[in-house]
Amino acid sequence: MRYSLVFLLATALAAQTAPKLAISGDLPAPVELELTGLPRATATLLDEKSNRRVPYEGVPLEAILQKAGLPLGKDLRGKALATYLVAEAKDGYQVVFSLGELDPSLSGARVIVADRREGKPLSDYEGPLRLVIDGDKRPARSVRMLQKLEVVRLRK
Ligand SMILES: Nc1nc2c(c(=O)[nH]1)N[C@H]1C(S)=C(S)[C@@H](COP(=O)(O)O)O[C@H]1N2
Ligand SMILES: [Mo]
Repeated sequence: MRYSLVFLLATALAAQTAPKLAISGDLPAPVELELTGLPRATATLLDEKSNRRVPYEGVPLEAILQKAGLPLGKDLRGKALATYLVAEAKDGYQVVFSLGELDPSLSGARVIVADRREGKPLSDYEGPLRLVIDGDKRPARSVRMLQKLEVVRLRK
């Protein structure tokens, strides 16, 4: 009895510290990724209340897309460029990005899936995961409570 309680608590804690991102749609197979073990990067986001750029830390989105089997770098050409992603949040908020604009080898974009803000885990209001587009002049595309990326490839 006591052991199962400890197990439940440990599972709950692990679930809390390792948030998952679902990626589905036009890719080899739908995946649910944990960010642990992936490369890390930083990006800043404008806080409109203080008019200050706040540092976030997380995993470069291209590392996640690569792990999910999407074509990037030299493989991202031709019909594959007619691919877009819908970033979806827990509250239903959605933002669309083309795959081309997310590939640093094309656009130089630095987009991260952040799990930390100024060194601390994200609050429930914005986390556990938030999309941060480094250099965006307004935070409107920075999807809070990011849960899912839906991939749509228009030309097969
Ligand atoms: N999930 C979710 N993310 C969202 C929004 C939202 O309504 N839901 N609003 C966007 C808009 S329009 C802005 S300006 C910023 C505001 O971020 P902040 O509340 O952390 O300042 O979040 C963006 N991300
Ligand atoms: Mo906004």
